[in-house]
Amino acid sequence: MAHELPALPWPKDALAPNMSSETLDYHYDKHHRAYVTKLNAAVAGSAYEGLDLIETIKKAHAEGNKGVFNNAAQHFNHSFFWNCLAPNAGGPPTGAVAEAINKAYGNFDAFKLAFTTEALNHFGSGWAWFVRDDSGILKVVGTHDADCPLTRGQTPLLTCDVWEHAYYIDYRNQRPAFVEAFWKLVNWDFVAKNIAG
Ligand code: MN3
Repeated sequence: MAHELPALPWPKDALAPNMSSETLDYHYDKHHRAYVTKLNAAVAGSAYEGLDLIETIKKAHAEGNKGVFNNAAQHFNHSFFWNCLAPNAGGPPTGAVAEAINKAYGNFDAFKLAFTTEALNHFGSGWAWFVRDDSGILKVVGTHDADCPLTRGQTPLLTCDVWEHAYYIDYRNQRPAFVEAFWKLVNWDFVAKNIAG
């Protein structure tokens, strides 16, 4: 079964003005779609054909198959990222997410600062993540280019795409303004599911 571009979890204009429909025309309809198209082309007729996305990422990482890995991981990362965003969301979390963050970072502001610092200081293209590592510790990490926490035995809980293609239409080169807007869109219900899962 071929890999498929998932539908966005909300209408394309639902995140404006923090993330415009024009940004999604490019970031989702062109960039994310291209990763899926290239992934399907790369796996066709190979030992990767028929594997699910996570199996594909792990196998390609283990085998150093960059052509498959980069497109598979970017497909996963973007699908995950869209679910991290929602209209009428953001602000500080409540309930189990707040408890988990307070346990790991003391309070939400300290967590937000750690995640924002990772996003802003990340050199070049990549992703800021909140993850649970293989010993159960919750922490902020960064990955470069297409890399994703699944290759490190980490469970992703939240991510922010800091490739310039995520923000140049709405914020030109101003990554700090984009990350500030990201905090107004964070879908804590999705984070809660990932923490519970
Ligand atoms: Mn992107």
